[in-house]
Amino acid sequence: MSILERIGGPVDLARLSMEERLSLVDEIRKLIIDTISQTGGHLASSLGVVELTVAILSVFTPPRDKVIWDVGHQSYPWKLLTGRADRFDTIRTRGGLSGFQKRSESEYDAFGAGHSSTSISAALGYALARDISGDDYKVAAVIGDGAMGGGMALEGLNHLGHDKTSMLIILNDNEMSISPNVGAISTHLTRLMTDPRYNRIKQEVWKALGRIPSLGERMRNAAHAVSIGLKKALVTPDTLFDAFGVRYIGPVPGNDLAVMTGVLQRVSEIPGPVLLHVLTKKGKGYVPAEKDATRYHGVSGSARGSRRGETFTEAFSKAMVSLAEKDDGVVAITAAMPDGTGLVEFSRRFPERFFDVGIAEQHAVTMACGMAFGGLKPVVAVYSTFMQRAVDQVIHDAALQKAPIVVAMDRGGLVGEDGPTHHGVFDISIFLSVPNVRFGAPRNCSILEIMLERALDFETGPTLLRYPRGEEPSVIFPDPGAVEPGKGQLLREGEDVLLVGVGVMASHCMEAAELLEKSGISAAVYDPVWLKPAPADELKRLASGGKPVVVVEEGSVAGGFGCMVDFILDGTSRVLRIGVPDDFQPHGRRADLLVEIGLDPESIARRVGDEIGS
Ligand SMILES: Cc1ncc(C[n+]2csc(CCOP(=O)(O)OP(=O)(O)O)c2C)c(N)n1
Repeated sequence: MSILERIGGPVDLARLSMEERLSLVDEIRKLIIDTISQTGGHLASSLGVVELTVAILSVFTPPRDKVIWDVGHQSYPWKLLTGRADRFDTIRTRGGLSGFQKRSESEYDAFGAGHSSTSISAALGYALARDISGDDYKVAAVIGDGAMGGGMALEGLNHLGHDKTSMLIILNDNEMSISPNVGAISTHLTRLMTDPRYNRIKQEVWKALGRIPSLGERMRNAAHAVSIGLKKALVTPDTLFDAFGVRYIGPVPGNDLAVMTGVLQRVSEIPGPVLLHVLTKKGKGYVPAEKDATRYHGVSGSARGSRRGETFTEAFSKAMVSLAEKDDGVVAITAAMPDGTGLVEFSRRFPERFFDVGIAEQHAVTMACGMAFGGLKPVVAVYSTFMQRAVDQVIHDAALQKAPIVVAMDRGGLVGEDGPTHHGVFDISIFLSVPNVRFGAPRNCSILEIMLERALDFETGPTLLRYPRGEEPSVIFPDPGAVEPGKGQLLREGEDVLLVGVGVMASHCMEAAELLEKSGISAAVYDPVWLKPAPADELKRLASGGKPVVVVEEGSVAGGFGCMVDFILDGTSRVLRIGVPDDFQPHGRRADLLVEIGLDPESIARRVGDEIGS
């Protein structure tokens, strides 16, 4: 029986010797590598925090104590040690474990996440609730160096330093976001890591602590030794965190289990707000991931099917380079996602016109507005789900002032295995309600390229383009022609019903129309291309005579394009809205999820047949 198999929950850890814990660390790493290479998932981040997780669970007592993992993508070891090892092979599959922290999954997951930089605020909330209710549990937030640069983390820090309640921030510094971390905070952390004055703590603690072969008496001695080291270490020059009113301690070698456990034990007893700076190696224990942590941040897994066509991200990537070649006003902005959004090639070719702002979507959009008013043509490339962070920036900074920026929203629609935190299903509903916004949904790669070029020429107002994860549909479409706002494209003639397919759903509508034809229903298929301004005149003409209209969108049915069409047709035709139900969708394969909610061609045809054909 492996050591991991003997761990039903954190209490079982207490019985283990340090040697056994070290073996446990190896077992956890092996299991994560073996499993994630099959299922896909966030590999490198989780591998980096195995010792840190064991140390936390040796010192804190959850679920009474609250430990909050920022983003949660690095919490696979946490899942393994908090009673979920037997289900670990189900991770990110439909009905299986989530790839993030999730309150409904386990009482040990104190706060769910998937978007970054929320942990300090959530932890402070717990700490204040504890204080007000007279309780005395411990609270810790574990946050990465990338997430630390996010606006919310700094807002939380600002309040914590003012409030001064007891809470620990464990800053897990691996010098990486998904790509190498950027920004002044990152530079500050590097200085703390290399400055001999701070480094002294490492030396002192190391010397005092030595190697601890087992727990018990020797651990207590070690804790005392650490305390001596810490006392000296506390007399350190000011750090950014001290300036915020949060006591800085570090840096600590986070992949050394004995040191990490000893330091954590001591630090967890210090009253007031404390930040422990922990250095870890992203991808630790798996050489390819250690060498290329960006590539192994998230992996697809061998279970994934083979590729067919070009992805929307690739098309965007190519188009950005060719547009920047033609126009030196074109600049690209990413919020810590150059790889995922397809901007790596742009950043190589035009480094002076490329801006990675860190995990700061709000700043990215508002900065783009300033750039646009300054005469540049900014393109913010961002995932739809993370664009939720910057809604007010689109409304207040871009739309109200008619700033000519372009926002390229990748991963619009269901993303699959990352689940509800990452599905990009709210963008249509959110942004269609904002005046002055242009909103386009290309159905394939060639239209994306044309729309992007067109978007850069608009002189006023923000243009948002939204496209899905993965490859373009295999359906062959007629030449798109011009893609002017207010004009769509009739893709197929038909007498009985008008199917309006938003973005890639145009291809599902084409397939559904084929199926309907077999049952004697003649369906026209129309792609609006631009959802805002909506092609109102064309829609009215195509639906004239009271022809029933079915709007199909991979976005929330509540307030989506279907509602817009209903509003435009104003009761002259029956409008059936097929979209993502007004509920959070689970994780699983995108294709399976689409079938579950009735957005595959067969389900669309069946529903149209049932409701319109009869
Ligand atoms: C608001 C938001 N934007 C972007 C992301 C995508 N994302 C997931 S993890 C990550 C990097 C986080 O870096 P860090 O906090 O240092 O953690 P590490 O993975 O290095 O452990 C990013 C950018 C996100 N989760 N949330």
